[in-house]
Amino acid sequence: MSNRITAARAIVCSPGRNYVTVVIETAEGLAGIGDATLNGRELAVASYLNDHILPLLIGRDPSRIEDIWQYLYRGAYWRRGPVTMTAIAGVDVALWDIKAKAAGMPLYQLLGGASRERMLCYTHADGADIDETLAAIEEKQRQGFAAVRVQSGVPGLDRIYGVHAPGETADDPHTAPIEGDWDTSFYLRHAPMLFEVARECFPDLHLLHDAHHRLTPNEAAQLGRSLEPYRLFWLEDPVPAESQESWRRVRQMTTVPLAVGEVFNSIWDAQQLITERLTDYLRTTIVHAGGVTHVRRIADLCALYQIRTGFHGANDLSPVTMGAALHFGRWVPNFGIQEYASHPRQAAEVFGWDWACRDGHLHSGEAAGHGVSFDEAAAARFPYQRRYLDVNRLKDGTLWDW
Ligand code: KDG
Ligand code: MG
Repeated sequence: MSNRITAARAIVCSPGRNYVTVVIETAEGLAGIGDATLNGRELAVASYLNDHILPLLIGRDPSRIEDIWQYLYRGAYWRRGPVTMTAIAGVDVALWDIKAKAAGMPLYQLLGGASRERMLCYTHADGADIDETLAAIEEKQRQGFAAVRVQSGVPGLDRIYGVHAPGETADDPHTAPIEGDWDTSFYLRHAPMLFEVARECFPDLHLLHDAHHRLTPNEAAQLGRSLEPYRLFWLEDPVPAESQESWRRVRQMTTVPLAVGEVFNSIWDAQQLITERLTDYLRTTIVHAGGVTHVRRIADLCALYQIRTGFHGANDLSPVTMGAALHFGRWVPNFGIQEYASHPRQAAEVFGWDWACRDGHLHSGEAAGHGVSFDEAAAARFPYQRRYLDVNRLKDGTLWDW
């Protein structure tokens, strides 16, 4: 008789920040681990898993990853959406982990073998003003990073995306959304000044920037043009992408390389952006878009249009997602870059991983599976904490894109 799934559960823990982890066990004694973390909405995914889909897996053959994926996607009738696709991703990655462990291979071998030995990554540098930001970039360069995402406070704005308030870290729990403020004209004036100085001080670094969905297509085109002399690696999320065709305007008006997709959860969110070549990099990653099974389809479509991967890798994606992403990155022919932000210190008490960041690159491990383990007893010491992402308002109080 073929192998069977004997147990499946989703566990929420908070070692410095909340993570949802899927554990699937088999009759042959293997355990697969998946990440199903959706920042600020963790319990919704945990309930989707524990109350709705994990009970359906018991008794199924874990090797039938594609069939289980189709069963959970098509079979739900209600397709797509971040909660559904994150839950499916948690199951999918756990099943790939099991398959690779059963084969005694690192996951990248199952996907088709290595296309490269290491993955270029970028990390974050931010500061309240330009001087502080330059110091932060210098520190990252000293640590060996070759690519840095640069965000700076904007004169006239109290609190904006990507810039920590004094004394605060990215992992401080927020029991209600913090409200940032926003003024597009202040930002459009400040951003070129920041990058002019940053490029002068760091001629050889890859510089990236995240506009976090806040502009109209015309404003994004203005920003892109103003940044062209500073040779950005990419400008991320200049406009929201619910309307994919709105990216045409940005694309027609500037040659600055573009990146989009961290909030996407299916190939349909990106289809037009890809087939019309409206972006250069796609950031949709494994945990939020149905796992390895679905993101492989997205990456293959991108390859046809010379679009490269640039997976989301903020630290609200657990070490499991990073492990899976690095095996994927090791294989995928059209790899571009991988975002990297280190996890909270306590995460290492719950997760064990064999991937590593050194010399400005990420390295996948060689253990069978995706190489990330999960200690359930340790996780129990870090119970869930309610926590929210920020929101953003214009000066007059209007709620704005975040
Ligand atoms: O959960 C959302 C964050 O991961 C996101 O805001 C971070 O924009 C982000 C980035 O580029 O890492
Ligand atoms: Mg982003």
